[in-house]
Amino acid sequence: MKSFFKRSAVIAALCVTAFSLTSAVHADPPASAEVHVAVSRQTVTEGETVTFSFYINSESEDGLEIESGRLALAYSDALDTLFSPDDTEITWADGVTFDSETELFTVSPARVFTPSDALLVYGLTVKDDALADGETSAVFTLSVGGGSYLVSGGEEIPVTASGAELTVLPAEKTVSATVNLIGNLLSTDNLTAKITDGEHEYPLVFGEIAEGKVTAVLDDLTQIEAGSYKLTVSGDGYIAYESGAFDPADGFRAVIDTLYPGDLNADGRIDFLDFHALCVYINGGEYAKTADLNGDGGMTQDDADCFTAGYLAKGAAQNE
Ligand SMILES: [Ca+2]
Ligand SMILES: [Ca+2]
Repeated sequence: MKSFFKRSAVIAALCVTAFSLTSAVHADPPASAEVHVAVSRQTVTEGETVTFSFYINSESEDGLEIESGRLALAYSDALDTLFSPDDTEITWADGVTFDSETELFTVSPARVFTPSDALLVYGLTVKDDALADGETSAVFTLSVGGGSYLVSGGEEIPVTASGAELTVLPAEKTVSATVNLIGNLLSTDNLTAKITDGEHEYPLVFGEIAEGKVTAVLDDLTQIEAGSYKLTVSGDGYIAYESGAFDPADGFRAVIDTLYPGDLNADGRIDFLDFHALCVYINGGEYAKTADLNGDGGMTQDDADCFTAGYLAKGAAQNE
């Protein structure tokens, strides 16, 4: 069994000085606002990067106009232990300036934030040796602490906040699939990666495609029911990959060179029947994911190129 613990929380004030701008035209700013924090992944392993994004909730669908403010970040004391300070990236929304001298941010010109506009994105990279020997996980929490406020319509609006929690795992405990892509895939919308023991099923989350490869990671390893699992990566129009059996508690990393595009009729082969089907689609058929091999939302010559890459990689041997 894994053991888990939480470290005590300490408050770190990012900013202290009160500040207000000349009042902008704004009808009835709310008495308080809420900042919610979203984490890009619930589980991260040593050496990987994760982001915490801060959003302003508003009672109005039209959002809330912000002129300035301060956010006091509250985080567990694991910050310095788990994360590499040199790799921390703080990205404010467009038009926002953070003054490290006064420790305030200003929004110039004042602008409206809706609950889907991130005010601040905090990028953290986990140290390669973040966990001590024998340590199986650590939980890190980031939220907005007391004393935070926003200025809207010339008024200071106190901020209440929800936080986001992140579980850090040793690198060797990752379940991930790195796919060396065959053909020029432009999105992973059409791909599925998951582990299953026949009874339970857990999806992996794809990252960005870069340099001809993409990695999918099991997002919350802590919730997996014990069992013997297989990893599969599949997609409409693709010959799927399936791994051998493994125990997720031990971690599992697959490097996949055999996710072949081009099997439109899903018979496990890539041949002229598939190519004929693809040509029919490209020449005016209704959109079908199975023919959109490169995942760009259309059916074009690019999909034929993708098919060719899959056919060549799979090889003529399949037909013998
Ligand atoms: Ca086929
Ligand atoms: Ca396409």
